[in-house]
Amino acid sequence: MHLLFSIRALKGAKGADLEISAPVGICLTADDGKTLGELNQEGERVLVAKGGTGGSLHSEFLPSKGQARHIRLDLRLIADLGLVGFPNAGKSSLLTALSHATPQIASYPFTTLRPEIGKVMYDDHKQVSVADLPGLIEGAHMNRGMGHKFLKHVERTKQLMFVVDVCGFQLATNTPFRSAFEAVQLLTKELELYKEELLSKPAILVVNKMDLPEAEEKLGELQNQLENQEELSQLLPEDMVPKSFLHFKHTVPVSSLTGLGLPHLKAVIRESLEEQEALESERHRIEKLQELRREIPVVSKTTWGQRRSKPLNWN
Ligand SMILES: Nc1nc2c(ncn2[C@@H]2O[C@H](COP(=O)(O)OP(=O)(O)O)[C@@H](O)[C@H]2O)c(=O)[nH]1
Ligand SMILES: [Mg+2]
Repeated sequence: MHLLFSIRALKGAKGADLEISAPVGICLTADDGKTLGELNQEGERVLVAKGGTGGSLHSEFLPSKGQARHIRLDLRLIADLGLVGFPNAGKSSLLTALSHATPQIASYPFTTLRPEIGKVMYDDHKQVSVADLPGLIEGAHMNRGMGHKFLKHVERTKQLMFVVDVCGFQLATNTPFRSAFEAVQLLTKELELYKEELLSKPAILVVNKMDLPEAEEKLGELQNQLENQEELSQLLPEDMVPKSFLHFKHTVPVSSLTGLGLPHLKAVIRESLEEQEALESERHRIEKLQELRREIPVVSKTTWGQRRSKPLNWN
């Protein structure tokens, strides 16, 4: 009796958990590169390091040390749509025109250094979040320009919204001119080289600057090229051509400057997201049904037959 009492006295109180708050959208990686978990919703928790076991009768009252590890926290934005485009395509202008965000706009590349999220509001109070990300440049997958810093945010968006200048663009005097069609292929290639799965996200193509002279003609040309992209891309340098082509669910011409096409774009965004939601909930429903079927034991016909062949006892 006395011994038991002293053991109880030796057992100290349990140590408190050390909990560190982190913003939603954090991805946790251990120093060996293993993903420990993600915090995607308010209130979610991830166990990063286990505490040691205290001293007990089994361990001869020698406590073991808890886990110690270096971890990396990566913040990835969660938005419904992520804007993907080269600098100067008009991404920030588009976000300003669509939402109440106030990103920096200027006619020189790399005005957007930090991602910015804008909310697109609908008359029935539905909101859609759009992330304006620093412009991609060729070679971003190799960490050129804003590189990975930018691309990691696209991982978390539900859909992609490509923005191209209908008249094409030239990043600098010493870099080649790229047509809108080439821009689409180059953007696709950059995403593919970074993470191929990104291209499985639904994508909308916004053709901006439709107020410029000859825009209509150029838009027609681009639409034609996109319809025949497999054949036409053979004429492009090999390093510009992605392995698989993106087939945009919608191609919407707009002018962020004059507002042309923006109400239609807003409607398209909503339609596209709702379609995806419906598809996902249907997929979820089917998965649940299959799970249930697996759980319910299947009674084979013979078993039924054998049971039925026995005389029923009504007493
Ligand atoms: N003519 C015209 N210029 C535009 C339009 N949208 C953006 N711009 C101009 O293009 C330049 C780059 O715009 P910005 O929104 O900063 O592009 P970002 O680098 O893609 O974010 C700015 O000078 C804008 O005023 C448009 O629809 N028409
Ligand atoms: Mg910008």
